[in-house]
Amino acid sequence: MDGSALPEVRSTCPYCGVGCGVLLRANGQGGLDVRGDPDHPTNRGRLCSKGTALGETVGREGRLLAPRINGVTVDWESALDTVASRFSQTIAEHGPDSVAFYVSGQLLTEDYYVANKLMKGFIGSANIDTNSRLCMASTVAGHRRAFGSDTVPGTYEDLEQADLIVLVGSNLAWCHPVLSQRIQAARAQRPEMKLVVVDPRRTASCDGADMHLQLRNGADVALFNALLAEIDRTGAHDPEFLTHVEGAGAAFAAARSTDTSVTGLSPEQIRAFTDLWINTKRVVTVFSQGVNQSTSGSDKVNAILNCHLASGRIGQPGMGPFSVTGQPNAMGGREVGGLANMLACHLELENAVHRQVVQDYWQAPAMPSAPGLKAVKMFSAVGAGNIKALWIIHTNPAVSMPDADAVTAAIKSCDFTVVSDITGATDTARLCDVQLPATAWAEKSGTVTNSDRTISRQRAALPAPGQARPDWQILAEVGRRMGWSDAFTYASPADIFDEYAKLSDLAAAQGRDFDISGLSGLTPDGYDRLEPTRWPVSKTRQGGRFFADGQFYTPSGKAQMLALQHRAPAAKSGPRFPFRLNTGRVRDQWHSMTRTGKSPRLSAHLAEPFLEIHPQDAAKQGFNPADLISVRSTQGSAILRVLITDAVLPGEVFAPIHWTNETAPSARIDALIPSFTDPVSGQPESKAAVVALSKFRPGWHGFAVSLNQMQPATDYWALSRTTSGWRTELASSDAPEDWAAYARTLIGGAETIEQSLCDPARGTYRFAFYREGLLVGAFFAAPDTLALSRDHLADLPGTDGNAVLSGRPAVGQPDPGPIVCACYSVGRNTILTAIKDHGLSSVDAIGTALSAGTNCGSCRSELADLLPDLILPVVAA
Ligand SMILES: Nc1nc2c(c(=O)[nH]1)N[C@H]1C(S)=C(S)[C@@H](COP(=O)(O)OP(=O)(O)OC[C@H]3O[C@@H](n4cnc5c(=O)[nH]c(N)nc54)[C@H](O)[C@@H]3O)O[C@H]1N2
Ligand SMILES: Nc1nc2c(c(=O)[nH]1)N[C@H]1C(S)=C(S)[C@@H](COP(=O)(O)OP(=O)(O)OC[C@H]3O[C@@H](n4cnc5c(=O)[nH]c(N)nc54)[C@H](O)[C@@H]3O)O[C@H]1N2
Ligand code: SF4
Ligand SMILES: [Mo]
Repeated sequence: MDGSALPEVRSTCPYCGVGCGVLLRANGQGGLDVRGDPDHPTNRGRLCSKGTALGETVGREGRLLAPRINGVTVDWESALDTVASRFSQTIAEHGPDSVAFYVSGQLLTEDYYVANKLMKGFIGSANIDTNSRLCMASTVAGHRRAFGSDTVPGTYEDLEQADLIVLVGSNLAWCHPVLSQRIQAARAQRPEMKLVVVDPRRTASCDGADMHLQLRNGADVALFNALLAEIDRTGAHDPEFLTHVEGAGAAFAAARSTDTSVTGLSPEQIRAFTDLWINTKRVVTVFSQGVNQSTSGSDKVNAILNCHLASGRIGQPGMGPFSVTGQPNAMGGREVGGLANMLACHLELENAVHRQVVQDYWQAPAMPSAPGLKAVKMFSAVGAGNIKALWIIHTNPAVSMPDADAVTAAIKSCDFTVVSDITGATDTARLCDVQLPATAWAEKSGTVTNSDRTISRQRAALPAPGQARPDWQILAEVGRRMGWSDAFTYASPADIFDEYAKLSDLAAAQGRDFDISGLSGLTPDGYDRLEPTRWPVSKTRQGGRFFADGQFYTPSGKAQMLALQHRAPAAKSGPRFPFRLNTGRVRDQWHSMTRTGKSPRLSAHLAEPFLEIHPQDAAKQGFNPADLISVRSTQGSAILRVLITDAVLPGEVFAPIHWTNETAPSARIDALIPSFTDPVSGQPESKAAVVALSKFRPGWHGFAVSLNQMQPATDYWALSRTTSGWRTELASSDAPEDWAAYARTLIGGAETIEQSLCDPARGTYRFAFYREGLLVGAFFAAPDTLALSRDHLADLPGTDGNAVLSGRPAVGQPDPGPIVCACYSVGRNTILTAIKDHGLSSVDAIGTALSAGTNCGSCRSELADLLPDLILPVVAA
């Protein structure tokens, strides 16, 4: 089939909550050509690295293509009957609260709606919670406390219209890149627009920022209390708007009594920030996981909202608090009642009238009146044997939940577990009795809502592989088999969306904000053609902002300011665990990497997990660049490559969250995180464990490249995709008896011709394996970290592999590598070597040493990107 003949399909990127429009064209070989949709209001054609590489992630490789029970392939009938009967049986024997669903902010709204209806309306339990508990729950709680509803007041345009943007606990440049690009473009036009970053770590988002407040982990309430006190002291509050607000007096008093020294910032730094904020009317405060994922997460959110309410800076162009959502449908999940304490359309489970509205509408037999178990408690209940049947959909809790080893054990011990996923190989799927194959984003159809309340369509561009089915259909089939045919007979996602839109009309009649009644009654064709639409969409309202009119959704109709006090993170550091472990994301990987990990391009950015530590701490601990470090906490342990950088504060370390048993088993970060939660939101404190560090001293270090997927079994390994196949870092205490045999097995080199360069006296071993004149793979081992041109080696399998055993390009002189700084012609290898040899740890230090980045400056962010490459023991030897 000639791909170019196929029409382009308009859809939405399945990664972050920015919600960019994409145009997809099947290339006729199972792949997709992807470009940004120039007509989507969110991105106007822009895409980030992850969106651009979507086409590399849709292959069949690794997909789950048929249902399986206990590892045996079965047909859908048997699988669905088994799931329905085991759930029904468990409910009959132990009651509805003995079962649970754990779902995801990556589900489409229609999937989410059906899951929620099945559990809350028909099974009659509220034990459905979602990974959004790990993500947005504190924001939801904060919004509801202040506004009476989970309403995001502003729109993306505010980010362009603001005169000051404050990023709090948000690495927007890496995690919401297209929004970051929109801000950069606005700043290029209006250079007076200021950017402040509040983050204990220097991130890519700090490039070009006017101010970086490197506060102590967890100290955000103290900082925003300082701002609130200053708003009060300087008379910067808005007396007119405060007539729509309750609790201001107590909030000001609490703010005045806050000890700001806990922030670790100087009074001058705090003053500079509060002056700038107070003197700029158009301020947008963007916040994300540095705020939410904390035992004081809800308070952090309300501390920010307090400042916007007190100054009346809300709901007007260029002003307001702005929670950026993580997952593509984190917002849709909140709207559809995905959390254990919510109902669809922002109706509340604990409100008897709301419950009745939903029960009548669904003609549901039983509705729970109390909230269900939130994620952390849900998995404790699974571990304790109180939840006896568990269905996990579109999320990988064995990787992403705090105390991940305990969660793994809990899933293993549960009587009956079901997983719906696109692959059966995840750390979670491997534990489950039943594996159900779901269609992936490019194969399914529905809607998602992004951070600014814009509902966009996802549309299928590829056929479902094997027997994979959409998540909503699998859920509805189980609902019907459990005896509720009428309630779960849907012809299409359009059918579900229509039911949902009609319910929102009833919710609006209850005075709720979420109203998409204007989208009810769409024909299938109308649903198909639905343009990106910002809610509310009703007869009286269309899109726009909330709260400029001072009307809130609380019982009194007034917003609530809260009196807040700083609380330190729950885990206490001390002599046993002296370091605070911050965690987060890298630019080119998505969570547990089941999709982005397939892309060679994305995998080349940071091919190995790492631990950032301040140079002073590294010196004290005796760590050298590229050492492997053992990390221990009360809950578990890890081994990570050290990256020495002053991007983190002394006493704090940072590690990315993406690696799993599939890619680097010793780097499962959530195995280290205790499950302390915010008392209001139930959101875990994922960024503030305490840990101890020591050097991991393996007997040997290794590196290998291969055409084949390698399966290392060493103490430490990290596997990554390359254009030609795979690369892996290795380290182990035990040396193999026969190095050649070990290397051959690892790279899958049966029946190959071997070349070697070994010096057993020095403990160095190098092997290359050829078949029909082409390199299949190569293996390098030495007692110390290996100095190799890894990126060069990664490209060699499949070629003649000339001079592969030298470990570097076969040129006489050191290769400067691709030019990064065009003004002074400084190449990537030169920069990386200087970083390594001179211990450079900042963009400025590179500039002093090599002049790179000191003229036009446009390569500065690329230079910053090279700094993390220190984690790889990369040098031109
Ligand atoms: N590339 C990429 N993008 C993604 C994702 C991904 O996996 N990869 N995931 C998506 C999802 S689901 C989400 S939720 C978002 C998350 O987006 P972000 O929240 O921007 O991402 P994180 O890296 O988790 O954390 C942000 C920052 O919080 C800081 N931080 C830690 N503790 C504190 C603190 O106490 N106070 C303050 N002020 N800051 C602190 C960290 O240093 C970190 O830089 O990203 C979305 N986008
Ligand atoms: N320490 C620490 N832990 C964290 C965080 C942190 O910052 N620090 N961040 C937290 C946050 S904000 C989040 S959002 C979570 C994310 O954590 P998870 O949700 O656990 O991570 P994902 O890898 O996105 O898992 C999605 C799963 O769905 C599968 N999948 C993909 N497409 C489909 C589909 O169409 N249907 C179905 N049924 N399955 C599909 C994927 O293969 C994958 O297994 O991690 C949380 N954990
Ligand atoms: S910014 Fe987010 S939604 Fe847009 S292309 Fe990148 S990952 Fe996709
Ligand atoms: Mo998230």
